[in-house]
Amino acid sequence: MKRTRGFTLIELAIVLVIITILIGGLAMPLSAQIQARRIAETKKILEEAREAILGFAMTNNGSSATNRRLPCPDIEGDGTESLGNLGTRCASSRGFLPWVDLGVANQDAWGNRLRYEVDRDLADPNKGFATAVSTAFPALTICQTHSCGVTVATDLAFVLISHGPNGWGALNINGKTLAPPSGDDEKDNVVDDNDLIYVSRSATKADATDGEFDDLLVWLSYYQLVAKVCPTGSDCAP
Ligand SMILES: [Ca+2]
Ligand SMILES: [Ca+2]
Ligand SMILES: [Ca+2]
Repeated sequence: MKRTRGFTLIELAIVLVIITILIGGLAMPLSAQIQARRIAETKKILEEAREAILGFAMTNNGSSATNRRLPCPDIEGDGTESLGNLGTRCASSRGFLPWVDLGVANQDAWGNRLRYEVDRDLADPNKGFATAVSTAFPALTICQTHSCGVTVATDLAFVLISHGPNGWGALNINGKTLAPPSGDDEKDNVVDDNDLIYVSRSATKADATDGEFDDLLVWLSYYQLVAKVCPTGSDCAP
């Protein structure tokens, strides 16, 4: 009569090694999948914020009933537009998205506020914009690197920034500012350097020329803004 043979220790060890490799193989893509999902979620949050800013512009007027204006940034962290002392001009052209006024998400997928810079005149209740093209074009610019050898977009009305997975330089929802970025390109998206330049490019690790980069940005040019908010037939078209 044939006796059923059990597994040898070597066979068991081989099975264990195979299982370990399989689990390892699954675990890595899983964390990458979570990160990819958060990036996609944040891109959606940024898009929704951009649409909400357009919605704000369509219903808020500037210097006259036929002018429109953009929302001012929030600088206190309460999610409302921060106006200047006279209650008119924006307190600052850079700060955070006024999510309360816009009725949108108050954070990116990593629990950080969205940074927001706007062309001050376009958000100024004493000015604003209409279809007539301004002669003083907004100077806000997106570059591919901090040295700005290649421009990605110019004449911008506003820029929205998520500091991405690393969150460096971000203000989180508890009011804490996270550690500053190490790379020059991410630094350009954090420091209030008055250069009106932001960097948008594909993500890189720390060993890249301009350091680690994972920021996510959306923007709208002045021309796109006017075309969307003041098309022919609207009351801010001539
Ligand atoms: Ca505020
Ligand atoms: Ca970042
Ligand atoms: Ca900058």
